[in-house]
Amino acid sequence: MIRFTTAGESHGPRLIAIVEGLPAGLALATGDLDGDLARRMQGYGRGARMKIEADRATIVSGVRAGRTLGSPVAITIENKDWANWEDVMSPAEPAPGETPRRRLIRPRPGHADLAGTLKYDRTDARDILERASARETAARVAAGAVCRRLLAELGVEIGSHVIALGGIRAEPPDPLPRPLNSAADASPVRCLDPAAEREMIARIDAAKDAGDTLGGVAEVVARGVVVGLGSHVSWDRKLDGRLAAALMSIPAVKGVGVGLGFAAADLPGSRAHDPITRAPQGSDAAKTGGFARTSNRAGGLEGGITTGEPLVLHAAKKPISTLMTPLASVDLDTGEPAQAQSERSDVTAVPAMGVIAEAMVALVLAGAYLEKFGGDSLEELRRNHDAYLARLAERRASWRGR
Ligand code: EPS
Repeated sequence: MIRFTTAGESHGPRLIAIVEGLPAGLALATGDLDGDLARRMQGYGRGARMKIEADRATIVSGVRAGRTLGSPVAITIENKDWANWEDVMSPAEPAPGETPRRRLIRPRPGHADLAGTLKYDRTDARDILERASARETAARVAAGAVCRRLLAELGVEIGSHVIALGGIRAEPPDPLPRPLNSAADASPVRCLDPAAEREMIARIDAAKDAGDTLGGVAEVVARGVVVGLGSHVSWDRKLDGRLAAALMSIPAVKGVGVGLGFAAADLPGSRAHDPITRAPQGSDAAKTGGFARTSNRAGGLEGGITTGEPLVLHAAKKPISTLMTPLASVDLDTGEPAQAQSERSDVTAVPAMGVIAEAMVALVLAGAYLEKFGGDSLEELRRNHDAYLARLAERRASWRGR
């Protein structure tokens, strides 16, 4: 099992991620994490904050001489902006008579500001927004990158691309390029359809001019996943449910789809499922048990269990709730009608959301692998994994008329 948690406020000194349950013996270096951290910072439509930050991971525990120890891996990421917020975010009691700076008292519709302020009985919504900020996702990406390293040892590759932004739908190439991320990262909006990319950029520019924000949809694809992760036997072991919860927990994500997702509801069964065939002779079908599908509408999951086909997941993000042309709100101090407060923010962060979604998928998948195969060391995990593949091959070899 993998457990992970994060800590840190958006303008506090640093973010922290702790990943627990990794096997010993996995090669891990900060360089494995920094690439994903840099990818998360990219994307046309991000605001001034991303010019201040330069996210880098520091591994502070769980790794010695380049290999994991099996103990919790703790990672920190500096907030460079802390230097500008030290007094506002200091944990120390303010001096008598000192008035708090940068209070947020006109809550933004769509943000956690109002509900969080009431729930935690605060008088300054900054006490809420600092943690609700999507800055926290940098820590998730670092944790996810650790799991991605583990999954790479088992031949799993996770990528993502943007399939919709601001109402513009992309028509991505079929098949998708491989490796997916090399192609997607070359686009300023991580979109594989050049015509849609141009329109998305124009729409971001228009939204910026109007003081507005945009949402969109990212598709995550995980290749090389073995058949048999997750289980049909109990609701909380179904891997589609666990992946959906992980993706839904990303700030501003309002919808998750697996394979055809919502579209499956409109189709007859004959066009919603994936006919089963035998994989062609000589093909590498080790991870599907020798079977193949003529389509992958299920997105690599049936009955809450992986099929060995690529996992295909969609995450839909609502527009960012900080508007430079604000919506109506109410002043927390006076109760008078007011315009919501405008904070520095992004016009869109959909390209980054795809990278965060990859991290969440990596965390869930790494947990699912360890659940099925166990292993306190990487070698033990690999042995258990390879023994399962050998059993799948044995079943295939027993087919008549092969
Ligand atoms: C965010 C607001 C902005 C974003 C931030 C998320 O931060 P700031 O208020 O400092 O301008 O840039 O995202 C990040 C800092 C990040 O690293 O992704 C929000 O309110 O959610």
